[in-house]
Amino acid sequence: MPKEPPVVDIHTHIYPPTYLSLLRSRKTVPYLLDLADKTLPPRLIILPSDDDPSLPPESRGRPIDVSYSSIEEKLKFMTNHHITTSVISLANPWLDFLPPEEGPKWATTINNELESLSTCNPGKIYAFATLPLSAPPQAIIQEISRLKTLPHIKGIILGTTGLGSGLDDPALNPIWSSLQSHSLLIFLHPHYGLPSSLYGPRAHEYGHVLPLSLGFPMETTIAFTRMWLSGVFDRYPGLKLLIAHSGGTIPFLAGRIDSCVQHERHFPEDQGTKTRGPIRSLDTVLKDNIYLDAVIYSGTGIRAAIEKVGVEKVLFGTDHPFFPPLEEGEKKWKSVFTNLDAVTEGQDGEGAGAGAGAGKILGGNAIELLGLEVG
Ligand code: 5CU
Repeated sequence: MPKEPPVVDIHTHIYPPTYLSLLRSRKTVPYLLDLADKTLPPRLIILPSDDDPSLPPESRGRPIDVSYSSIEEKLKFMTNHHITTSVISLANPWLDFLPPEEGPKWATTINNELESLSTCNPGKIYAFATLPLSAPPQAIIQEISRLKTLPHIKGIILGTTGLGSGLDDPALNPIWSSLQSHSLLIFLHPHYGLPSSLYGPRAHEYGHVLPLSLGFPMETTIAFTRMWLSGVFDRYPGLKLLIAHSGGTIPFLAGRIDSCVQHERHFPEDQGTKTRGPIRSLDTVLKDNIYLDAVIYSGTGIRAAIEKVGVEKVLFGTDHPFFPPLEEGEKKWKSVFTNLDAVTEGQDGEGAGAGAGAGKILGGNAIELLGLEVG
């Protein structure tokens, strides 16, 4: 029988047990809320909207079971969904909330833990590391350099706030420089969403729908656009950025963003080049520097991603353990199959050549980009 082509999941999270113990020790967001009824799973309170004291504790945030923290559960999930290899990352909100002096030791602990999970599961698990972003830049750079001694770490996951002022902050320059010189892929991932006032007074009736479906993608779109506008990709043309959720709304809005730059009277012109705004155009940066995951749940989204960055730069992901089935005991996750179908629909179409791009998106692109040995 012909061997199935490898499937690589590049968007898949874990809260290692040590991180959960950190959350359990806290009383403000983010924290883990143990319920009085010990037969019920603890609640994960990570979004500001999760921490609603008007709700009973068992309705706040979301229940978290072992799938959030256990590598054995991750491996079972991979087997059930024919995933050959996963590139795991710490889930949001990472280490953003720690006091500056605590960040480095937690980053070292978590990153060593991720490396050890990978070493114990050769060919199955690789990882994106986390950075101690609340610490002084020198400590962050030290951790980036240390990551090169951990062979299974293939990049870093990064939220949208950077050092606290967003990703257009000039104070990030030495960090971008270090990531570029160490050839570490940056996985840009949302957490903070949009101000909850935008969701209106009835937001609580809609659970997590508005923050996750609209807040997350807009947050990522704004963060990346600020990076581009501030010239990060002019100064660091070798940076490689993988943007979560197929780039938020970037593929759809790229034309409008570009047009607004062209029409902005007050936009500073670069002295030497007479370029309006960033020297490298948005389309060039999208083609040269940007990778998009395929976590968008529709063929339309996949087609837009491919059109903007190219079929070699779209990579399959699941967002596991988020979006589990609602029925208890269901082994096959609808969220995974929706994304698999979207890749097939968005890439294959019908007729000659159908299927070639799907194989790249499902695994080939990640293997080549990250130099993975899978199996
Ligand atoms: O469902 C969610 O809240 C999330 C989350 O927090 N992080 C993520 O990566 N996906 C979904």
